[in-house]
Amino acid sequence: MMNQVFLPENAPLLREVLGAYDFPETLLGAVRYGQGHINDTYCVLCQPREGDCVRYILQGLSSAAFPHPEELMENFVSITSYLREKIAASGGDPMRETLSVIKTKNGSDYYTDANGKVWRLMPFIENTDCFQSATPELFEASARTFGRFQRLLQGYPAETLHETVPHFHDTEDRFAKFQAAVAADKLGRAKEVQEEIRFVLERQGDCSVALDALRAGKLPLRVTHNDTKLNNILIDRDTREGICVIDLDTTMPGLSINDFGDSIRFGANHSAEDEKDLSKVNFDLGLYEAYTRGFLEGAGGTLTEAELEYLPWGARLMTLECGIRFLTDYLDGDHYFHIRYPEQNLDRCRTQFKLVRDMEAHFDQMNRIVQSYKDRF
Ligand code: ADP
Ligand code: GN1
Ligand code: MG
Repeated sequence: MMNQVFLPENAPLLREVLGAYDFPETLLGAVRYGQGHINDTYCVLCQPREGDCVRYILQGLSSAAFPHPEELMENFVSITSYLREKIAASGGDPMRETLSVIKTKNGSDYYTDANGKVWRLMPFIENTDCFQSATPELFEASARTFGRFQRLLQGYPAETLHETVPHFHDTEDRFAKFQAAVAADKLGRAKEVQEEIRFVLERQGDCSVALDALRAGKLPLRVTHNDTKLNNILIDRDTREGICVIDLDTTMPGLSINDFGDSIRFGANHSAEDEKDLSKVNFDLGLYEAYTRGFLEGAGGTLTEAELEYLPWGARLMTLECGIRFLTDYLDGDHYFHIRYPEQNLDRCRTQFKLVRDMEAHFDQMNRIVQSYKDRF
Protein backbone atom coordinates (compact mmCIF):
# COMPACT_ATOMS: atom_id res chain seq x y z
CA MET A 1 0.00 0.00 0.00
CA MET A 2 1.29 3.47 -0.85
CA ASN A 3 2.00 5.66 2.09
CA GLN A 4 -0.22 8.67 2.16
CA VAL A 5 0.94 11.98 3.54
CA PHE A 6 -1.40 13.49 6.07
CA LEU A 7 -0.64 17.06 6.81
CA PRO A 8 -2.18 18.24 10.04
CA GLU A 9 -4.52 20.64 8.20
CA ASN A 10 -6.20 17.83 6.18
CA ALA A 11 -6.37 15.26 8.93
CA PRO A 12 -8.43 16.74 11.72
CA LEU A 13 -8.10 13.71 13.98
CA LEU A 14 -4.33 13.55 13.74
CA ARG A 15 -4.16 17.30 14.29
CA GLU A 16 -6.27 16.91 17.40
CA VAL A 17 -4.04 14.10 18.72
CA LEU A 18 -0.76 15.78 17.88
CA GLY A 19 -2.10 19.00 19.41
CA ALA A 20 -2.08 17.25 22.77
CA TYR A 21 1.73 17.12 22.68
CA ASP A 22 4.31 19.83 23.05
CA PHE A 23 6.72 19.41 20.13
CA PRO A 24 9.85 21.50 20.43
CA GLU A 25 10.19 21.29 16.63
CA THR A 26 8.02 22.29 13.65
CA LEU A 27 5.55 19.54 12.88
CA LEU A 28 5.72 18.53 9.21
CA GLY A 29 3.13 15.76 9.10
CA ALA A 30 2.46 12.09 9.63
CA VAL A 31 2.44 9.03 7.37
CA ARG A 32 1.01 5.57 7.93
CA TYR A 33 3.82 3.32 9.01
CA GLY A 34 4.79 -0.34 9.44
CA GLN A 35 3.04 -3.63 8.81
CA GLY A 36 1.29 -4.30 12.12
CA HIS A 37 -2.15 -5.90 11.92
CA ILE A 38 -3.63 -4.28 14.99
CA ASN A 39 -2.82 -0.67 15.90
CA ASP A 40 -3.00 2.46 13.73
CA THR A 41 0.65 3.37 13.46
CA TYR A 42 2.00 6.66 12.06
CA CYS A 43 5.46 8.07 11.68
CA VAL A 44 5.44 11.74 12.69
CA LEU A 45 8.03 14.00 11.15
CA CYS A 46 9.34 17.18 12.75
CA GLN A 47 11.91 19.74 11.64
CA PRO A 48 14.02 21.27 14.37
CA ARG A 49 15.36 24.81 13.93
CA GLU A 50 18.73 23.26 13.12
CA GLY A 51 19.81 19.81 11.99
CA ASP A 52 18.00 16.77 10.61
CA CYS A 53 14.32 15.94 10.88
CA VAL A 54 13.24 14.08 14.02
CA ARG A 55 10.82 11.13 13.83
CA TYR A 56 8.30 9.82 16.32
CA ILE A 57 5.94 6.85 16.32
CA LEU A 58 2.32 7.70 17.02
CA GLN A 59 -0.06 4.82 17.67
CA GLY A 60 -3.80 4.68 18.06
CA LEU A 61 -4.61 1.52 20.01
CA SER A 62 -7.09 -0.89 18.45
CA SER A 63 -10.34 -0.85 20.37
CA ALA A 64 -11.32 -4.16 18.72
CA ALA A 65 -8.26 -5.82 20.28
CA PHE A 66 -7.86 -3.99 23.59
CA PRO A 67 -10.95 -3.52 25.73
CA HIS A 68 -9.12 -1.56 28.49
CA PRO A 69 -6.46 0.60 26.83
CA GLU A 70 -5.79 2.55 30.02
CA GLU A 71 -4.81 -0.69 31.79
CA LEU A 72 -2.66 -1.63 28.81
CA MET A 73 -0.84 1.71 29.09
CA GLU A 74 -0.30 1.15 32.80
CA ASN A 75 1.39 -2.17 31.93
CA PHE A 76 3.40 -0.51 29.17
CA VAL A 77 4.79 2.25 31.39
CA SER A 78 5.56 -0.11 34.23
CA ILE A 79 7.26 -2.77 32.07
CA THR A 80 9.35 -0.26 30.14
CA SER A 81 10.44 1.47 33.38
CA TYR A 82 11.51 -1.89 34.80
CA LEU A 83 13.39 -2.75 31.61
CA ARG A 84 15.06 0.67 31.54
CA GLU A 85 16.53 0.06 34.99
CA LYS A 86 17.71 -3.45 34.11
CA ILE A 87 19.26 -2.28 30.84
CA ALA A 88 21.01 0.68 32.48
CA ALA A 89 22.32 -1.57 35.26
CA SER A 90 23.92 -3.88 32.73
CA GLY A 91 25.57 -0.99 30.86
CA GLY A 92 23.10 -0.84 27.95
CA ASP A 93 21.39 2.17 26.38
CA PRO A 94 17.81 2.35 27.71
CA MET A 95 16.77 4.87 25.04
CA ARG A 96 17.51 2.36 22.27
CA GLU A 97 16.95 -0.95 23.99
CA THR A 98 13.42 -0.43 25.19
CA LEU A 99 10.42 1.65 24.18
CA SER A 100 9.32 4.74 26.07
CA VAL A 101 6.33 7.06 25.93
CA ILE A 102 6.35 10.82 25.59
CA LYS A 103 3.95 12.59 27.92
CA THR A 104 1.17 14.87 26.73
CA LYS A 105 1.04 18.57 27.63
CA ASN A 106 -1.10 17.50 30.60
CA GLY A 107 1.52 15.08 31.83
CA SER A 108 -0.43 11.98 30.82
CA ASP A 109 1.15 8.87 29.27
CA TYR A 110 -1.47 8.82 26.51
CA TYR A 111 -4.16 10.89 24.85
CA THR A 112 -7.80 9.85 24.58
CA ASP A 113 -9.55 11.30 21.52
CA ALA A 114 -13.18 12.41 21.25
CA ASN A 115 -14.24 8.86 20.29
CA GLY A 116 -12.48 7.32 23.25
CA LYS A 117 -9.56 5.92 21.25
CA VAL A 118 -6.25 5.92 23.11
CA TRP A 119 -3.07 7.24 21.44
CA ARG A 120 0.55 7.09 22.50
CA LEU A 121 3.62 8.88 21.17
CA MET A 122 7.07 7.28 21.34
CA PRO A 123 10.56 8.21 20.20
CA PHE A 124 11.38 6.54 16.87
CA ILE A 125 14.30 4.19 17.45
CA GLU A 126 16.62 5.20 14.62
CA ASN A 127 19.26 3.26 12.74
CA THR A 128 17.30 0.04 13.04
CA ASP A 129 15.49 -2.28 10.63
CA CYS A 130 12.27 -4.14 11.08
CA PHE A 131 12.08 -7.31 8.97
CA GLN A 132 9.19 -9.35 7.60
CA SER A 133 11.52 -12.28 6.85
CA ALA A 134 15.11 -12.98 7.75
CA THR A 135 18.33 -14.79 7.02
CA PRO A 136 19.25 -17.50 9.55
CA GLU A 137 21.74 -15.08 11.17
CA LEU A 138 19.15 -12.34 11.65
CA PHE A 139 16.54 -14.82 12.79
CA GLU A 140 18.96 -16.18 15.39
CA ALA A 141 19.72 -12.61 16.50
CA SER A 142 15.99 -11.99 16.98
CA ALA A 143 15.76 -15.21 18.99
CA ARG A 144 18.53 -14.10 21.35
CA THR A 145 16.69 -10.84 21.89
CA PHE A 146 13.32 -12.46 22.63
CA GLY A 147 15.04 -15.00 24.91
CA ARG A 148 16.84 -12.19 26.73
CA PHE A 149 13.58 -10.23 27.03
CA GLN A 150 12.11 -13.12 28.96
CA ARG A 151 15.20 -13.39 31.13
CA LEU A 152 15.17 -9.65 31.90
CA LEU A 153 11.56 -9.86 33.02
CA GLN A 154 12.08 -12.93 35.16
CA GLY A 155 11.90 -10.97 38.41
CA TYR A 156 8.99 -8.77 37.37
CA PRO A 157 5.97 -9.10 39.69
CA ALA A 158 3.65 -10.83 37.23
CA GLU A 159 0.60 -10.52 39.49
CA THR A 160 0.64 -6.70 39.08
CA LEU A 161 0.09 -6.89 35.32
CA HIS A 162 -3.35 -6.46 33.79
CA GLU A 163 -4.53 -9.11 31.36
CA THR A 164 -4.79 -6.81 28.32
CA VAL A 165 -6.57 -9.39 26.14
CA PRO A 166 -8.39 -11.98 28.22
CA HIS A 167 -7.75 -15.58 27.09
CA PHE A 168 -5.18 -14.37 24.55
CA HIS A 169 -3.34 -17.68 24.13
CA ASP A 170 -6.08 -19.82 25.61
CA THR A 171 -6.24 -22.15 22.61
CA GLU A 172 -9.29 -23.98 23.99
CA ASP A 173 -11.13 -20.66 24.17
CA ARG A 174 -9.98 -19.79 20.63
CA PHE A 175 -11.42 -23.13 19.51
CA ALA A 176 -14.74 -22.38 21.25
CA LYS A 177 -14.90 -18.91 19.63
CA PHE A 178 -14.20 -20.51 16.27
CA GLN A 179 -17.07 -22.97 16.77
CA ALA A 180 -19.36 -20.07 17.66
CA ALA A 181 -18.31 -18.20 14.50
CA VAL A 182 -19.01 -21.29 12.37
CA ALA A 183 -22.42 -21.68 13.99
CA ALA A 184 -23.30 -17.99 13.53
CA ASP A 185 -21.87 -17.88 10.01
CA LYS A 186 -22.68 -14.17 9.86
CA LEU A 187 -21.65 -13.63 6.25
CA GLY A 188 -22.54 -17.05 4.84
CA ARG A 189 -18.85 -17.79 4.28
CA ALA A 190 -18.72 -21.17 6.06
CA LYS A 191 -19.72 -23.12 2.97
CA GLU A 192 -16.58 -21.92 1.10
CA VAL A 193 -14.22 -22.99 3.87
CA GLN A 194 -15.39 -26.49 4.77
CA GLU A 195 -11.91 -27.93 4.33
CA GLU A 196 -10.38 -25.39 6.70
CA ILE A 197 -13.17 -25.91 9.23
CA ARG A 198 -12.54 -29.66 9.13
CA PHE A 199 -8.82 -29.07 9.62
CA VAL A 200 -9.52 -27.28 12.90
CA LEU A 201 -12.13 -29.78 14.14
CA GLU A 202 -9.67 -32.65 13.62
CA ARG A 203 -7.24 -30.89 15.96
CA GLN A 204 -9.50 -30.05 18.88
CA GLY A 205 -7.44 -32.32 21.15
CA ASP A 206 -4.24 -30.43 20.33
CA CYS A 207 -5.77 -27.21 21.64
CA SER A 208 -5.48 -28.61 25.20
CA VAL A 209 -1.86 -29.83 25.13
CA ALA A 210 -0.17 -26.76 26.66
CA LEU A 211 -3.12 -25.86 28.88
CA ASP A 212 -3.20 -29.38 30.33
CA ALA A 213 0.52 -29.08 31.12
CA LEU A 214 -0.10 -25.70 32.77
CA ARG A 215 -3.02 -27.05 34.81
CA ALA A 216 -0.92 -30.04 35.87
CA GLY A 217 1.75 -27.64 37.17
CA LYS A 218 4.31 -28.83 34.60
CA LEU A 219 4.65 -25.51 32.78
CA PRO A 220 5.15 -22.30 34.81
CA LEU A 221 3.44 -18.97 34.13
CA ARG A 222 5.97 -16.24 33.43
CA VAL A 223 5.89 -12.69 32.14
CA THR A 224 5.95 -13.25 28.40
CA HIS A 225 5.60 -11.07 25.32
CA ASN A 226 2.95 -13.20 23.58
CA ASP A 227 3.36 -11.65 20.12
CA THR A 228 6.92 -12.49 19.16
CA LYS A 229 6.79 -11.94 15.41
CA LEU A 230 10.01 -10.99 13.70
CA ASN A 231 8.52 -7.58 12.94
CA ASN A 232 8.08 -6.93 16.64
CA ILE A 233 11.81 -6.54 17.03
CA LEU A 234 14.11 -3.77 15.84
CA ILE A 235 17.50 -4.87 14.54
CA ASP A 236 20.46 -2.51 14.86
CA ARG A 237 21.71 -1.53 11.40
CA ASP A 238 25.37 -1.53 12.43
CA THR A 239 25.68 -4.58 14.66
CA ARG A 240 22.79 -6.62 13.11
CA GLU A 241 21.82 -7.59 16.66
CA GLY A 242 18.23 -7.37 17.91
CA ILE A 243 18.25 -4.11 19.81
CA CYS A 244 14.70 -3.54 21.00
CA VAL A 245 11.60 -5.66 21.55
CA ILE A 246 8.55 -3.61 20.55
CA ASP A 247 4.75 -4.08 20.51
CA LEU A 248 4.44 -4.71 24.24
CA ASP A 249 0.64 -4.59 24.24
CA THR A 250 0.26 -8.25 25.10
CA THR A 251 3.15 -8.57 27.54
CA MET A 252 1.49 -10.28 30.50
CA PRO A 253 1.60 -13.63 32.28
CA GLY A 254 1.90 -16.44 29.74
CA LEU A 255 3.90 -19.46 28.62
CA SER A 256 7.49 -19.27 27.38
CA ILE A 257 6.73 -21.98 24.83
CA ASN A 258 4.26 -19.62 23.17
CA ASP A 259 6.88 -16.89 22.78
CA PHE A 260 9.16 -19.45 21.16
CA GLY A 261 6.31 -20.84 19.08
CA ASP A 262 4.95 -17.59 17.72
CA SER A 263 8.38 -16.62 16.39
CA ILE A 264 8.69 -19.99 14.67
CA ARG A 265 5.21 -19.65 13.20
CA PHE A 266 6.05 -16.35 11.55
CA GLY A 267 9.74 -16.60 10.80
CA ALA A 268 10.71 -20.23 10.11
CA ASN A 269 9.57 -20.17 6.49
CA HIS A 270 10.23 -18.12 3.36
CA SER A 271 6.80 -16.83 2.49
CA ALA A 272 4.51 -14.01 3.44
CA GLU A 273 1.83 -14.69 6.03
CA ASP A 274 -0.80 -14.16 3.31
CA GLU A 275 0.93 -16.04 0.46
CA LYS A 276 -1.70 -17.42 -1.92
CA ASP A 277 0.57 -20.01 -3.54
CA LEU A 278 0.81 -22.68 -0.85
CA SER A 279 3.58 -24.52 -2.72
CA LYS A 280 5.81 -21.64 -1.56
CA VAL A 281 4.82 -22.04 2.08
CA ASN A 282 7.18 -24.53 3.68
CA PHE A 283 8.39 -24.91 7.24
CA ASP A 284 12.20 -24.55 7.27
CA LEU A 285 13.94 -26.75 9.83
CA GLY A 286 17.22 -24.83 9.35
CA LEU A 287 15.55 -21.60 10.45
CA TYR A 288 13.87 -23.49 13.29
CA GLU A 289 17.25 -24.72 14.47
CA ALA A 290 18.80 -21.23 14.25
CA TYR A 291 15.93 -19.79 16.30
CA THR A 292 16.13 -22.59 18.87
CA ARG A 293 19.84 -21.96 19.41
CA GLY A 294 19.35 -18.19 19.72
CA PHE A 295 16.35 -18.44 22.05
CA LEU A 296 18.07 -20.84 24.44
CA GLU A 297 21.18 -18.68 24.44
CA GLY A 298 19.15 -15.51 25.15
CA ALA A 299 17.07 -17.20 27.85
CA GLY A 300 20.36 -18.23 29.44
CA GLY A 301 19.28 -21.28 31.40
CA THR A 302 16.01 -19.84 32.70
CA LEU A 303 13.84 -22.47 31.02
CA THR A 304 12.87 -25.59 32.94
CA GLU A 305 13.24 -29.12 31.63
CA ALA A 306 9.47 -29.28 30.96
CA GLU A 307 9.49 -25.98 29.08
CA LEU A 308 12.28 -27.30 26.87
CA GLU A 309 10.33 -30.47 26.26
CA TYR A 310 7.24 -28.49 25.19
CA LEU A 311 8.97 -25.92 22.94
CA PRO A 312 8.10 -27.80 19.72
CA TRP A 313 4.49 -27.97 20.87
CA GLY A 314 4.61 -24.19 21.32
CA ALA A 315 5.40 -23.85 17.61
CA ARG A 316 2.60 -26.18 16.51
CA LEU A 317 0.07 -24.62 18.84
CA MET A 318 0.82 -20.98 18.06
CA THR A 319 0.57 -21.75 14.34
CA LEU A 320 -2.68 -23.68 14.73
CA GLU A 321 -4.11 -21.03 17.06
CA CYS A 322 -3.19 -18.18 14.74
CA GLY A 323 -4.77 -19.97 11.79
CA ILE A 324 -7.92 -20.51 13.87
CA ARG A 325 -7.97 -16.80 14.76
CA PHE A 326 -7.62 -15.73 11.11
CA LEU A 327 -10.40 -18.13 10.08
CA THR A 328 -12.64 -16.96 12.92
CA ASP A 329 -12.13 -13.33 11.90
CA TYR A 330 -12.88 -14.24 8.28
CA LEU A 331 -16.15 -15.91 9.32
CA ASP A 332 -17.00 -12.99 11.64
CA GLY A 333 -16.50 -10.34 8.94
CA ASP A 334 -12.86 -9.22 9.46
CA HIS A 335 -13.28 -6.95 12.46
CA TYR A 336 -10.09 -7.82 14.32
CA PHE A 337 -7.09 -8.03 11.98
CA HIS A 338 -6.47 -5.19 9.52
CA ILE A 339 -7.07 -6.43 5.97
CA ARG A 340 -6.15 -4.92 2.60
CA TYR A 341 -8.42 -7.16 0.48
CA PRO A 342 -11.51 -9.26 1.29
CA GLU A 343 -9.96 -12.75 1.40
CA GLN A 344 -6.76 -11.80 3.20
CA ASN A 345 -7.68 -13.47 6.49
CA LEU A 346 -8.55 -16.66 4.63
CA ASP A 347 -5.19 -16.58 2.82
CA ARG A 348 -3.47 -16.04 6.15
CA CYS A 349 -5.37 -18.97 7.68
CA ARG A 350 -4.33 -21.28 4.83
CA THR A 351 -0.62 -20.51 5.20
CA GLN A 352 -0.84 -21.28 8.91
CA PHE A 353 -2.55 -24.61 8.32
CA LYS A 354 0.04 -25.55 5.69
CA LEU A 355 2.77 -24.83 8.24
CA VAL A 356 0.95 -26.87 10.91
CA ARG A 357 0.90 -29.85 8.53
CA ASP A 358 4.63 -29.44 7.88
CA MET A 359 5.40 -29.24 11.58
CA GLU A 360 3.33 -32.34 12.28
CA ALA A 361 5.33 -34.17 9.63
CA HIS A 362 8.67 -33.01 11.08
CA PHE A 363 7.80 -33.16 14.77
CA ASP A 364 10.41 -35.78 15.68
CA GLN A 365 13.16 -33.67 14.14
CA MET A 366 11.85 -30.57 15.92
CA ASN A 367 12.10 -32.43 19.23
CA ARG A 368 15.58 -33.72 18.45
CA ILE A 369 16.84 -30.23 17.62
CA VAL A 370 15.70 -28.83 20.97
CA GLN A 371 17.26 -31.79 22.79
CA SER A 372 20.56 -31.21 20.97
CA TYR A 373 20.85 -27.61 22.26
CA LYS A 374 19.27 -27.81 25.68
CA ASP A 375 22.44 -28.39 27.68
CA ARG A 376 24.58 -25.89 25.79
CA PHE A 377 23.48 -22.69 27.51
P1 ADP B 1 0.98 -3.51 15.79
O1 ADP B 1 0.44 -3.89 17.13
O2 ADP B 1 -0.08 -2.98 14.90
O3 ADP B 1 1.75 -4.63 15.21
P2 ADP B 1 3.57 -2.30 16.41
O4 ADP B 1 3.73 -1.71 17.78
O5 ADP B 1 4.19 -3.61 16.16
O6 ADP B 1 2.00 -2.30 16.05
O7 ADP B 1 4.13 -1.22 15.37
C1 ADP B 1 4.00 -1.40 13.98
C2 ADP B 1 5.34 -1.16 13.30
O8 ADP B 1 5.81 0.18 13.58
C3 ADP B 1 6.47 -2.07 13.77
O9 ADP B 1 6.46 -3.29 13.10
C4 ADP B 1 7.70 -1.23 13.44
O10 ADP B 1 8.00 -1.31 12.05
C5 ADP B 1 7.23 0.19 13.70
N1 ADP B 1 7.60 0.71 15.04
C6 ADP B 1 6.84 0.64 16.16
N2 ADP B 1 7.44 1.28 17.18
C7 ADP B 1 8.61 1.78 16.71
C8 ADP B 1 9.67 2.59 17.27
N3 ADP B 1 9.62 3.03 18.53
N4 ADP B 1 10.72 2.94 16.47
C9 ADP B 1 10.75 2.52 15.17
N5 ADP B 1 9.78 1.78 14.59
C10 ADP B 1 8.72 1.42 15.33
C1 GN1 C 1 -1.13 -9.44 15.47
O1 GN1 C 1 0.03 -6.66 16.34
P1 GN1 C 1 0.78 -7.58 15.42
O2 GN1 C 1 0.53 -7.31 13.98
O3 GN1 C 1 2.23 -7.57 15.80
C2 GN1 C 1 -1.72 -10.13 16.69
C3 GN1 C 1 -0.95 -11.40 16.99
C4 GN1 C 1 -0.99 -12.33 15.79
C5 GN1 C 1 -0.43 -11.59 14.59
C6 GN1 C 1 -0.53 -12.40 13.33
C7 GN1 C 1 -2.65 -8.08 19.73
O4 GN1 C 1 0.20 -9.05 15.74
O5 GN1 C 1 -1.52 -12.06 18.12
O6 GN1 C 1 -0.23 -13.49 16.03
O7 GN1 C 1 -1.14 -10.34 14.37
N1 GN1 C 1 -1.69 -9.22 17.84
C8 GN1 C 1 -2.77 -9.07 18.63
O8 GN1 C 1 0.31 -11.85 12.37
O9 GN1 C 1 -3.81 -9.70 18.46
MG1 MG D 1 3.46 -5.52 15.77
